[in-house]
Formats: sequence, structure tokens, C-alpha cells
Amino acid sequence: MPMYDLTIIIPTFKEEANIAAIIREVDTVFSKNAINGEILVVDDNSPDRTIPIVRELQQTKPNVRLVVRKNDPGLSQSVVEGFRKAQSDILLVIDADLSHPPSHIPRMLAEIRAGNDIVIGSRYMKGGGIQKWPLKRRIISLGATFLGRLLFPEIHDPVSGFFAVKKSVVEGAPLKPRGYKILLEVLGKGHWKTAKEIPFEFVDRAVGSSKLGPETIIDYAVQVIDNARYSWNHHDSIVWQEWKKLFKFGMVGLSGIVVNEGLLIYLKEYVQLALPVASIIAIELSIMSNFILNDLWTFGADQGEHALGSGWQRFASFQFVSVGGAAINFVILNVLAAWVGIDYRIANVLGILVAFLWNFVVNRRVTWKKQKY
Ligand SMILES: Nc1nc2c(ncn2[C@@H]2O[C@H](COP(=O)(O)OP(=O)(O)OP(=O)(O)O)[C@@H](O)[C@H]2O)c(=O)[nH]1
Ligand SMILES: [Mg+2]
Repeated sequence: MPMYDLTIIIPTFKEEANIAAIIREVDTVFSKNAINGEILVVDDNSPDRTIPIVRELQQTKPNVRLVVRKNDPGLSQSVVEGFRKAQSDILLVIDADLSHPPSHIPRMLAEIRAGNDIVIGSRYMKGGGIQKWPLKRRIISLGATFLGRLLFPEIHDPVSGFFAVKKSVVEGAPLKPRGYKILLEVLGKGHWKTAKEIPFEFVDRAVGSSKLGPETIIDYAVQVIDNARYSWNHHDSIVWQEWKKLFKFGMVGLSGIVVNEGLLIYLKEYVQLALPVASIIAIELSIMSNFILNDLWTFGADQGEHALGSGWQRFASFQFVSVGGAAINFVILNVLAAWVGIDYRIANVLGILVAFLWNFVVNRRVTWKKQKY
């Protein structure tokens, strides 16, 4: 039997101004909700008073533990060390600077107990948000989130620092902790099936200093690529499911070319329609056949319930996106050929590729969005 119901992992570096308050708040949440919880502070040998403050609190709170790291400093490394040292089967990571309200802990614990493998405190979903962030930070954060969502389209906030996870998800997982976004690593390489997000309002730190530097952006880009690569060899990973969808979507797109071309020839040569009329019909029918194949196969029944309940709604959405894709193809071809001077055949291939990505990403996110709540 594990010693505790839950371990709260608090990574710290120079948090003397916040550490006592966060520990007290978490402990109050524990007592109010009858949670037998452990508080594990993982500190990178802070030169300020963080360590003595934690040691002092330990005198009165036996459930507070402190790990002081001397090698390989880093937020993600510290969290992973916390995963290993935790004395419970449920792990919850929270920042020390009170950006993540501890009042959400009981709900997150309950969602794990209800059977979810991962529960994410989400800033980017209805009900969530960020208080008082300068524009630059918002843009960087949204960029990181967008990249993360390419791997995990179902997850609004795949880079949140506030999340709970079953120990079994990370045990034995080949995590390569680096940088700031440990959640992405857990999602990419952990053993999980179900994730749940709960919205929360991120409160910007009132005191203490931020350690976010430009190298974190590069670290993160490398991490995203590494996780995409990892999934290539691990077909049980969630990311691999996305590659499969992308591949199927591409196959359906190719089949659409055959339908379009075949119909065009048939309508022009045998039905003897005028070319513009034959072309419009051929294009529309290929959009329809693409829709049917994607609906049944690419995003078929095994994907779970669709958010857009009726097939007609999905078709309308697909039609709309397809017209947008055609417009993108048209604009890129003409701009590159006429203004940039690129050979029109190459310009068209580039236009087709961008339109394909547009079609996939938007249809994945809108047309065949999954029913979640
Ligand atoms: N152990 C350890 N913890 C770290 C390190 N860097 C940051 N932390 C902790 O990780 C949490 C998040 O770091 P923050 O600096 O708050 O990062 P942020 O929320 O993106 O940025 P700001 O709140 O604006 O400073 C805090 O609890 C930090 O003390 C580190 O190198 N090692
Ligand atoms: Mg912070």
C-alpha cells in the first residue's frame, strides 16, 4: 500500500517569497477535503531561503518532503525526479508561485479516481484563462500550444504546468526531461488512454522572478520534433493515431483526384456537357466522395462520438473547408507564379500541399471534432 493518496510535486528554484504560502494552501486543501496527501518539494539547490523555509515547515508538517538536487538542474528534470520519489500512486504537479490555484486539487484527484489517466488544468478552454500576461508571453504561449496541438488535437492545453497523472502512466516511460514542458513529454511517451481537462484561471506570479529565457523556445521545438519521431516507432502512442489519420486523409485525397478526373472525362465525352459545367459537377462529386470516405474510414466510428452530431452538419463543414482549401491553393499558385516568379507547376504543388494541411487540420479540429463532455 502506498503511504499517501496523492503526492503534490512542487518544483522550485528561488521561491523564498512563495514556498511557505503554497505549502500552507495545499495543506489546508488536504485537511478540508480529508485527503491523505504528501507535499514533495523538488528544489534545484536554490541559493535563497527556499530550502531553510521548507525545512522549518517540516518541523510541524510530517507530510512535507524536500529533495535538494545538485546535478542537472531544470524544471522538467525536477518534476521527473519527483515522479520517482513520490510515495503514492497519483502525482500532481503544481507551480510554487501560486499561479495554479490549489483549490482545484480535489477535483483533479476525483477525476483521476473516476478513471482518467491524466487530468490537466487547462488555461485554453471555456472557463479557463490567464490573468495579466503581457502580449509577448501570450503569443509565445499560444505558439507553443499550437505546436503541441498538432500532436494532440484533442487537448486544449498540452503544455500546462498544472496536471495530475497516475504513476503507472510515467513508470517505465522513456521520458527525456528537458526544458519547461514536461506535460508534453508525459503525453507523448507515457502509457495513457484517457485524459480530461478542467478549466482554471492562471494567475501571474506576484513575487519572485521568472526564469523563462529564449533557449526554452528552442528546447521546446526540439521536444516537439522528438515526440513526433518517438511516435513513429511506438505505434501504441496517441500521436501515432494522428499520423494514421493524416495518412488516411491523404489516401482519400488521392482517391478524390481519380474520381474528379474520371467524372470530368465521362461528363465531357459521354454526356457531352460543356467543360465548366462538367468540371463543377466533377469537383463537387469528388468532394462528396472524399467526405463519405473520411467520415466512414479516416474519422470512422472507432474514433468515438462526433461533436457535430449529424452527418449533414459534418458535410456542410467539410464543404466549407474544401472551398477554403481551393482558395488557398489558388492564391498561393497565383501569388508565387505571378509575383515571386516561381515556375507555375512548382507553385501549384506548394499550393496543393498547403491546402492539404489546411484541410486536414481544420477538418480534424472542426468537422470531426470529438464529443468530449
Ligand atoms: N527545480 C526547479 N524548479 C524550477 C526551475 N525553473 C523554474 N522552476 C519552478 O517551476 C515553476 C514554474 O516556473 P516559473 O518561473 O514560475 O515559470 P512560468 O510560470 O512559466 O513563468 P513566471 O511565473 O512568469 O515566472 C516554479 O515553481 C519555479 O520555481 C528549475 O530550474 N528547477
Ligand atoms: Mg510561474
